[in-house]
Order: sequence, then structure tokens, then C-alpha cells
Amino acid sequence: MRDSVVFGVLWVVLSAVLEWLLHPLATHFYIYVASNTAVSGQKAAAFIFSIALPIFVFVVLMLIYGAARFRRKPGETGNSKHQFKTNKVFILFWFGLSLVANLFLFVHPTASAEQYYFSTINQPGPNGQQPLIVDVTARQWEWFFSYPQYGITQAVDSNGNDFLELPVNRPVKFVLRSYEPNHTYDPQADVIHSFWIPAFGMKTDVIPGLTRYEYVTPTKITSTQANQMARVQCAEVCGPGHPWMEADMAVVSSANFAKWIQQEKKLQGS
Ligand SMILES: [Cu+2]
Repeated sequence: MRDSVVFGVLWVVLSAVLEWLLHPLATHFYIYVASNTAVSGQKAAAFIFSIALPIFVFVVLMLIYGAARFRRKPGETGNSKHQFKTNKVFILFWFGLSLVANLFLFVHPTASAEQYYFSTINQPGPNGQQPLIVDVTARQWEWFFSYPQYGITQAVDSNGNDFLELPVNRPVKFVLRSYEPNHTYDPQADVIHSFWIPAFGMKTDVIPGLTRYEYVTPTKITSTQANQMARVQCAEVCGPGHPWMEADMAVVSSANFAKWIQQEKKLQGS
């Protein structure tokens, strides 16, 4: 009984101290957060960490406490009197607790974050704006961005490089395709790529012959120049050019986005 109390106190104190010490780390699992998806991912990671830490402390502390407290004393022979082969109450308790912890973490944050994600699909933004549609085409080894709502077929920056520009706080619907020169839905046309924006906490494979979608709302004004996490990166090995298959991007105010659209239209016309 005394051991249970000592162990319980040690467990609670150690867990509390480690939660407090490691809390700053847990809030930075996502190195850079710039979208609603990244915010919910970061929250989920920190929450799971806070639940997992006391479980980790329990297991490790039990090993150390058991080895130190119940070790065989000098001169003792045979099995320690503390040893037992099975304890139905403990097994039932451990199995039950594991089951409850797993079910709980499945419901929250996993399923609740999924539900939030699906609830944002095709929903208007806070100011009633319709989602911005960006057609993304991946090919070896380049990303193309076009904005069908604005008649922009290939967005580029002032150096002529492919560029993704998004307005802050407006939902975005990415339409993802692998390059098909003749639009024949030829599954051999290009290879599998993966559309990844680290700062947005999202990644979706781009598969030849399929049109896939990804939904996100940028929540922070940023750019590749400001932080390298804000970039488009291929995340599926797709050939020798794969490591360099990236594109710069920027998240800007809606006023600056409107200006950028006008500039791009001029570029398209020239
Ligand atoms: Cu790649």
C-alpha cells in the first residue's frame, strides 16, 4: 500500500513537472503555422503529447521504481517474494485504460479535426467570399498554378518563375492534377507527385489520371522569402529533379491580391 502511495505521488509530481517543462516544446511541433489546417494539426499534436506524457512517465517510472525498490537483496536466493506471475486486476485495469485512451484519442483530436476540416469544404470565407480556386498542375519537375476565376493560365513572379499567391483568410480550393499534355487522362502521362506546403500543414498526392482536391484557409501574411516553410514542395520522389521541385509563394492582404491579379492579367496579355 505504501509503495502505491509513493509511486502515485512520484508519478503525479514528475508528470506535472515534465508537462510544465516540455509545454513550450509541445506548442512548436509545427515549426511554422500559417493556415487553419496547420493550427488544428498543431493543437492536436500538443494535445496528444500532453496525454501521452503521463502514460510514458507511468511506464518508465514503474520500471525504475520496481527495479530499485524490489530488487533482490544480497544473500537472498530464488525469486523475490514480490514477484508474481499474473494479476488479473492489474491486467484488466491496464487493458481497460489503454482501450479508453485509444478510443478517446480517436474521437478527439482525430475525428473532431476531420469533422472541422470537412465542415470548411466549399464554405464561404468570414467576409462571405467564395473559395479561391487554384488549379495546380505537377510535372517533372515543375509546379504550374492557374486561377480559372480570374483567367490567369500560368501565374509567375517578376523573374518568370512559377508562383503561388493567395489572399489571407479566404478559403482556397486546390484542384490537383498531374501533367497531361493532351488532356487524355492518360495514366502514363506523368508520375505521382505530392503537393506539400509545410507552413499550411497539408500534403496531398497528385496522381496521374485523377483530379484531387485540397482545402485550406491561409491565416497569416507570409512568403517564401519571410519563411522557407511557406513554399510549395514536391513530397513524393518523382525522379532526379525531385529535390528541386518547389515553387515560391506568398500570402498577402486581399487588397494586394487584387493588385497582383491585375499585374498577372497584364503579363498574360503581353
Ligand atoms: Cu517529387
